[in-house]
Amino acid sequence: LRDENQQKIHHISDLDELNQVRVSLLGKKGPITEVLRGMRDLAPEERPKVGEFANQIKAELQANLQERRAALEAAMIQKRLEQETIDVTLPGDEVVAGTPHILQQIMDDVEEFFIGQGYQVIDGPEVEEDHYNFEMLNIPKDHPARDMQDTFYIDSQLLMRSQTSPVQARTLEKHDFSKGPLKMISPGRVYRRDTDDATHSHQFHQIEGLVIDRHITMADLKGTLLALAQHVFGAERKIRLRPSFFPFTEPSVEVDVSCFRCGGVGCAICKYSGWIEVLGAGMVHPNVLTAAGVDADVYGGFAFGLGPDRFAMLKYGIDDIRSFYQGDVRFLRQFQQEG
Ligand code: FA5
Repeated sequence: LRDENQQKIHHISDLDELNQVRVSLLGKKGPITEVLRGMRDLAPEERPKVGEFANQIKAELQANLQERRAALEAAMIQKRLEQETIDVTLPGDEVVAGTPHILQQIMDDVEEFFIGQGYQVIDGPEVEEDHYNFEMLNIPKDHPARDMQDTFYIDSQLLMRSQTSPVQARTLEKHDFSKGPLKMISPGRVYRRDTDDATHSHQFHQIEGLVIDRHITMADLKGTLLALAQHVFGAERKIRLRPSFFPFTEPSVEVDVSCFRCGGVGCAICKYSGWIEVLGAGMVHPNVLTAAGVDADVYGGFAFGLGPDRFAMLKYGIDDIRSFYQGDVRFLRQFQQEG
């Protein structure tokens, strides 16, 4: 019984089989139990010998089973370790990393420039009140200037903001001038009922700028915008201010950058004038300051609103604004940032 079963135990190949063998050998119906049970039929002097012998075999078989179990478990662990080994010489899978959208890159660049000049970055709501988008900016109801920015209304009081200028009004209302001047920019999305074409989108971006203090002049505005143009478009750039009209600034200007696509000689992008229009700006109208509770006799300053979409088009020579919004990765990958 012992030799035969030791052989058998030695050849067990998995834990299930081992369990079956253990039950059949040592269980209630196994041969050893049977021998021990049959002892009552033996002569009393034989019982201790037979009992001792049966128990010894039982202990040996138990030890053999235990040993086999340990060996099988070790082999299983070994096998799993081998299967899970990483071959560091295999070629790796490419990790597809995203990158900030080209418009985000331009906005980050403009933001960085202004943060470096001590401006705060302020957010405003995209769903805006008529009050801030128009009234506080010197554009009362029925004023013809409302037609300049055809607007998506939600109801008679609420609208999708058509410009980032309402953030000027909101910030002016809250700013405490006893604590110092106000210098802020506000980037964000704006909406207009414009028909989409190569240079217009019904949803685009603006970055508003506002500086209010006691002695701000138009020269400060010009110097700021020249430094910005040179930062974004290159140190060779010049700017040109042309008279314009916005209800919330007086005087108002449109600002052109010298064309860098054709070196000022003339090309389709600058319409052969050597200059490209990039933003609107001006000296903040006293009515805007007064409406926000700021003393217009003491304080004044400049404001501007630029379009990062147009900035990106000019910087990279992109001829259709819709490319920014179609999400075509073949287009977007051209502007992948390193690292
Ligand atoms: C304004 O929206 C004024 N709030 C700007 C301003 C701010 C003036 C502060 C004075 C003081 P305008 O409508 O011109 O102005 O728009 C400003 C810029 O937004 C334009 O120069 C242009 O770059 C961009 N822009 C305007 N309409 C669109 C459009 N449909 N698609 C893409 N960009 C546009």
